[in-house]
Amino acid sequence: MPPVYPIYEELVRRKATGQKSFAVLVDPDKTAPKQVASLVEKAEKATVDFFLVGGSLVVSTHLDELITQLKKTTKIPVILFPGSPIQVSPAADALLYLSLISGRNPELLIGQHVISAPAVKKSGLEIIPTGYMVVDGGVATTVSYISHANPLPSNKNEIAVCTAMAGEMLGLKLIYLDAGSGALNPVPASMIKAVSEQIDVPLIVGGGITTPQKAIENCQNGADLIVVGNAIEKDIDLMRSISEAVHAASRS
Ligand code: 1GP
Repeated sequence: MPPVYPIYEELVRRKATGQKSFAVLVDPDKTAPKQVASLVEKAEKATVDFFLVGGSLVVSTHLDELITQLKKTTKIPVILFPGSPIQVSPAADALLYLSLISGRNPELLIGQHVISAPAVKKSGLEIIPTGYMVVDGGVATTVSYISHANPLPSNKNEIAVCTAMAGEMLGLKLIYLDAGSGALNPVPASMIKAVSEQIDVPLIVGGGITTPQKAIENCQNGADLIVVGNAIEKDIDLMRSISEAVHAASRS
């Protein structure tokens, strides 16, 4: 049977119509399965479009349970955002199959993919090949430490553009510009604009976004999907205000 890509096709459809999307990053280390009900209630009220689940380093062991609980509780799609192949759960809807194209660590470009390929294929998940680009966020983030790869300098738009273009031409279906969770400085708007102007695939932007204004600015500069984790963990009310901001930035 040929693979089906419902979530990816939805992202492409939204991009084509100028509709912006908002995803809440759920860190399994900070969210227990018993907290899912209250999280979902708030996310549904806030019309969150997707849950991303994962992290560069996950030390808890309830990933499967957390995702199963999310799937039981809501129709909001659950997308895996794995820091390593052990964070693959067949209970989710889709998997961002990340290749760290901003770095030069062969393990994260292709090595771990080779090792986990049979298990990933068997999972039955919708696999979305994603060019993952970590941009310097002004502070050492977990992703920059764990990945053994230099982040892309935040003032080098041309490197970001060329990297994203190469990723797209290699067949990657999404580009994810990430300043890293808890970044001091989010990805600069000028970099988002420069990258978005040169690629046709949907563009995800995350890392260090803490205000609705920043989310709007990112959308206006070409981001298609905004991801927020940390700021919402600190202030749950931001879920609603950032979601509203992102949706308001959609082309009417
Ligand atoms: C990190 O893009 C995500 O990979 C979200 O970052 O936790 O800083 O919102 P924050």
